[in-house]
Amino acid sequence: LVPDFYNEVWMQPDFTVHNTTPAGGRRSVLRLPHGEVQTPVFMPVGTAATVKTIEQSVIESLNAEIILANTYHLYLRPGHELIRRAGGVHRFMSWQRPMLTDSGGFQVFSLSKLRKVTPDGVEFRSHLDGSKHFFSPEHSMAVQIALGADIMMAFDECVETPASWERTRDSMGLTHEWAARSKRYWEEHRHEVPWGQGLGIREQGLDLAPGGSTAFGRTYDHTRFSDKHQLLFGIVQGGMYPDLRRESAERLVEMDFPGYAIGGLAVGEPREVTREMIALSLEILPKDKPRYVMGVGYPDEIEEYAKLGVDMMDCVLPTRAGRHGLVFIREDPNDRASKPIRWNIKRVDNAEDHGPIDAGCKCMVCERYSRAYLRHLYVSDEPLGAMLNSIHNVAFYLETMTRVRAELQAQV
Ligand code: PRF
Ligand code: ZN
Repeated sequence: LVPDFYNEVWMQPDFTVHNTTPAGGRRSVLRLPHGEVQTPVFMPVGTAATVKTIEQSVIESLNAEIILANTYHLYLRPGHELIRRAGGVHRFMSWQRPMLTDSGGFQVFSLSKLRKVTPDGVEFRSHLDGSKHFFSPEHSMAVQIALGADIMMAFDECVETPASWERTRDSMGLTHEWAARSKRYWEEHRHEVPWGQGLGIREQGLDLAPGGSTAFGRTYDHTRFSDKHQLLFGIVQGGMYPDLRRESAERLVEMDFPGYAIGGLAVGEPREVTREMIALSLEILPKDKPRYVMGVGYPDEIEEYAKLGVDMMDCVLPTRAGRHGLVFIREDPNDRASKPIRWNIKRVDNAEDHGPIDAGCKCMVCERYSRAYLRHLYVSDEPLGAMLNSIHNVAFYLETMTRVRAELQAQV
């Protein structure tokens, strides 16, 4: 069915490392079906196919190159079959740059009720309406293929912390079996991705030849990725135990994934432990493939991990903090590498501060709006406040990574 040479190619990430520092930090480019990603990269989180409060064209203008969405949420609402019929999550939400979907493993464990884990998968009740559902590695992959993100994640179990060595070992063993099953399902079903197959546009006679189409005045060029494919990343677990972490990294490398994530971290452990677990996992994971730490962290943490050799990170913090009136600023606004601080916009001393959130920030919010106005919006419970705070925070994270990439590029 598929030529042999293609079978060899589809497993490999299109990933080029341009510079490596003595500490192991790398400056690389990851080419994905929907575009190129300069790494190390921060991925804003768009759980329900929206980076909360920020509209897609604004995310683009902030130069975000890849965003994340969640399988668990989109499966429950609006449903992956609906998104498949739309032509995949890119077309559904009108986002044409790269995307990554998390497998649902972590969200089932952190959000749903009454979970029952068996070797086959997890039975759980929806956090929305209490309805009963079952996720297996195969089902997670089927949903992720229907969503059609550029990168999919293996279905894993993220063990609670603290957990005993024995409990962590058993959970990790399950994650490894699930990783193998995720990979097998992907190998057998990878052609089912819905790219370029959406309803609506073609039926309206809006197709442009050849392979492109216009949706509400925007051009979608399907030929750009018609010969490309989704990638699947394996996830290292092993809790806070160095021996288990190493074993997990080794097992996943043997399974040979196009990229690797380090999961199970930033779940309440001290920061030194997070760093140690990342560092020893990185020693084992291949240097010629992308490496992603899931769900971290504060701006100084993402900078630190990028300099250790982590290529990708995601975190809800910039958007979640923004909705709660917390904005990131630099201790010295003129020194963009100085300490990041979380600033509370509702502070009374902002009431008549007519300057920007962060005088050194070049984002559209800091160029235009004052602390006094943003405090007023927050205190008045105006939705625009949450939106502007979130935009600044995402811009702050992306600016941090732009600076880190420049440092990694320059250092020899
Ligand atoms: N597994 C998955 N997603 C995740 C995690 C994990 O361990 C984490 C842990 N910080 C965040 N998101 N699948
Ligand atoms: Zn700003």
